[in-house]
This record gives sequence, C-alpha cells and structure tokens, in this order.
Amino acid sequence: MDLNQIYASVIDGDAPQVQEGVKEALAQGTAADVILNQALISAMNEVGQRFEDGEFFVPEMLISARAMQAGLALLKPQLAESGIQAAGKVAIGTVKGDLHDIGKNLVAMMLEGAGFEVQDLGVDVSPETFVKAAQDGAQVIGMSALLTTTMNNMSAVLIALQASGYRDQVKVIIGGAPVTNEFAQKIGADAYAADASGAVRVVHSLMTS
Ligand code: B1M
Repeated sequence: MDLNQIYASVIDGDAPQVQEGVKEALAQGTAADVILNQALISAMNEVGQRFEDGEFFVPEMLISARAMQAGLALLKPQLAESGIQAAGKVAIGTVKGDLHDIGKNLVAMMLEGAGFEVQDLGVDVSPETFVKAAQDGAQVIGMSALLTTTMNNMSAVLIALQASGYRDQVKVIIGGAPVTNEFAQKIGADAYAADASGAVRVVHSLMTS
C-alpha cells in the first residue's frame, strides 16, 4: 500500500486500512515523518477543505480524525525515538472550549521524543488547570487552539498565570492553525511554533534562555 492509499483511507475514515497501510509503509522502510506529513496530515487538510466546501460534516470529520489517530499511534515509537536525556518539564493542553487534540498530541509526542517530561492536560483546559500545572513545577506551558473563537482563551491563561504570581516562573509557547507569531506577541506569550518539530526547537531554546 502506498502513501496515496493511506491518504485515501484517512479521508474515507477507514481506521483498519490506515493502520494496515502505515504498517506496510514502515515495513517498506518509509520514514515515519514522511508518512505523517505526506499521508496523515495532508489527508486531514483535505478533510478540512471538504468541510469548508460543505462536502463533509462533523461526523465525517470525526471519523477521519479517528482514522488518522489510529495511524499516528503506530508512528509514535518512531517519532519519539531519540537519545536526548530529560530536558525539563512541559505541561501542554488545548484551551478552554476547544476539543481538537490531534495537533496537540503530536506536539506532546515529539516533545517526549526529544527527552522532555510531558504532562498532557487534555482538551478544554481551564486557565486554573494551566496555573496548577505551573504550580506543580512545569517549566514550560504549551497551549494549542484550532478555532478562531478559542484562541482568545490563551490570553485568559496568561492573565491567570500573572494573577497567580507564577508567570515569571514559566515560559509559555502557543500554537495551532489560526495562531500566529504576531498573535503570540500581542497576548504576551514567550513563543510560537507552527508545527511539532518547530515546537521542539522552540521549547529547547526557551529552556536555555
Ligand atoms: Co474542527 N475545525 N471543528 N473538528 N477541524 C477545523 C479546525 C476547521 C479549520 C475546519 C474548517 O472549517 N476548514 C474549523 C475552524 C474554523 C475556524 O475557527 N476559523 C473547524 C470547526 C469549525 C469545528 C467545529 C466548530 C465544527 C462544528 O461543530 N460545527 C467543531 C468545534 C468543536 C470544538 O472544539 N469545540 C469542530 C470539531 C471537530 C472534530 C471533533 C470533528 C474533529 C477534531 C477531532 C480531534 O481533534 N480529536 C475536527 C477536525 C479533525 C478538524 C480538522 C479537519 C483537522 C484538524 C487536525 O487535526 N489537523 C480542521 C481542519 C484543518 O485543520 N485542516 C478543523 C491535523 C493536525 C496535525 O494539525 O491541529 O493544526 P493541527 O496541529 C499542527 C499545528 O497547528 C501545530 O503543530 C501541529 C502539528 O504540525 N500545533 C502546535 C498545534 N498545536 C500546537 C501547539 C504548539 C505548537 C504547535 O505549542 C504548544
């Protein structure tokens, strides 16, 4: 099975076929990041486009997301493979009101692979929960948002961190499709990353700054 077939199986929401395709591609020596970017992520972009065009509705989007996650689970060991030692503690979550977690999971996975201790706070995470993670010793707080309506909740987390007295003790990185570097600067986050490997690079530099 080639990458196009995995791509098509994600769009069809056929999780067993996606898993079979990923297994075959790995067995044939295709690199995990190639499968991720060229089959899984690009298929989700196509799903988003079809949703925008009115061809797909929420159930189809959800079924494709599950199929994508099934493939992602098989890539996790390869993506997380790394010799780097525990480099610090990162707490990451999708902000309040937002249930999208595929990108956040990918970032968490790559950070783990790079040797960070990762506390996954889940989705629909309240500002209080992010603050608690800072109080519990996270050195970096990571926030993800996929909706233009929820990205503003990132600002609420920064305000809550400030009010708790913990803002100076943590670095804050944000990301997600609608988020930009300009937005990060505007709300006073320390950094922005466009994708999971960028997030790893940025978190490394935040830890040493
Ligand atoms: Co939703 N959805 N969705 N959805 N969904 C989008 C985001 C949308 C763009 C689709 C569209 O219209 N084209 C649109 C948002 C429009 C907007 O806000 N402008 C949308 C909408 C409207 C909605 C609902 C409101 C639909 C409805 O109910 N009417 C609803 C909202 C629910 C809620 O959250 N409250 C909804 C629901 C859902 C599902 C539940 C069905 C499902 C999510 C399942 C899940 O996550 N478990 C879903 C999906 C799958 C999508 C699309 C198709 C795919 C998202 C995805 O997983 N992409 C999406 C369209 C799209 O993005 N093309 C869409 C793959 C993933 C690897 O990429 O998450 O961007 P991404 O993560 C990247 C980077 O952004 C970055 O790195 C990741 C890896 O490279 N990144 C970070 C992410 N977080 C980061 C954090 C960092 C650093 C980098 O530092 C901490």
